[in-house]
Amino acid sequence: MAANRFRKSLVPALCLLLFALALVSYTAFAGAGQRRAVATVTGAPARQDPVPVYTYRVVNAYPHDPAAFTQGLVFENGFLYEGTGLRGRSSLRKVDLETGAVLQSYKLPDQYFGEGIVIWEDQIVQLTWQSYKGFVYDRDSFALLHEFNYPTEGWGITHDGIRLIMSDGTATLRFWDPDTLAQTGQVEVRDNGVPVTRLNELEYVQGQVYANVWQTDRIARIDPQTGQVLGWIDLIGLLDSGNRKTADVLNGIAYDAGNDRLFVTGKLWPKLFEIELVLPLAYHLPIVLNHYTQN
Ligand SMILES: [Ca+2]
Repeated sequence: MAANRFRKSLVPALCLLLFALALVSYTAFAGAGQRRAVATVTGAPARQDPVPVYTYRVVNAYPHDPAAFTQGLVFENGFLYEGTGLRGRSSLRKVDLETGAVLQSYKLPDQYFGEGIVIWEDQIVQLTWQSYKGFVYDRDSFALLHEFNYPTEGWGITHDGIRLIMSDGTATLRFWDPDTLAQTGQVEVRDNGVPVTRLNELEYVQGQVYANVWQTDRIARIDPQTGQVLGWIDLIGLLDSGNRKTADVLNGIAYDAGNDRLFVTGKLWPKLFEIELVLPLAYHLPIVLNHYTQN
């Protein structure tokens, strides 16, 4: 009986120990993730109050034109719209999600390097990289309606329902009047006070701006009012190593607001993914622990 009682008393102690070990290991894992974020994006020393780093779950994988150097991606009315880059290969496309088939396309003049696109009402705006020139098309026919100029490089563009929001390769997001295409404001994007440069393709998702950070597997989740980074999405491993050999970097975020679907792809990627974001256990455990200590 004494031995039984001893064994019984060991069970909760062992459970507690395992739980504590799990907590420590996950906390260490999360900390490592945060340090990677800092080193990759800014090279700055470790921060005191890191933001959450989300991982992902693949919901669906679809074909994507491996010759498309993706620079802009939008989902609208059941279709993907894509802007591609490289001089001589830049285009605007309407793409079937399920098959990846290009349903409609417009080729830019060879001297332009196409960048981000945004759909505003019945028009599509497309940026170019270093030509300080943008193009406005009819959304349905892709007919070129007019050109316009802006004073920075052009990288990504999206909208929040009121303003167009664009990136220029720095840590600055610029707000444009969607009708005049003139700048009306700007905000610097910072993660714990450190500027996050190389903001690339953008997508407005439920009040936040998602931004690919060029040459990383990371997407920053940004508060557009303050520029503060609220979280990171780490998409490392999304494209398998075999396909990665012939592909370029992650770039391209589209959100289907009607069905709450998030799509991502990359430059010359043969696949486009629908993903769900996953918050690692490390960020849940303190909440769980707090719940049980309070009750
Ligand atoms: Ca986008």
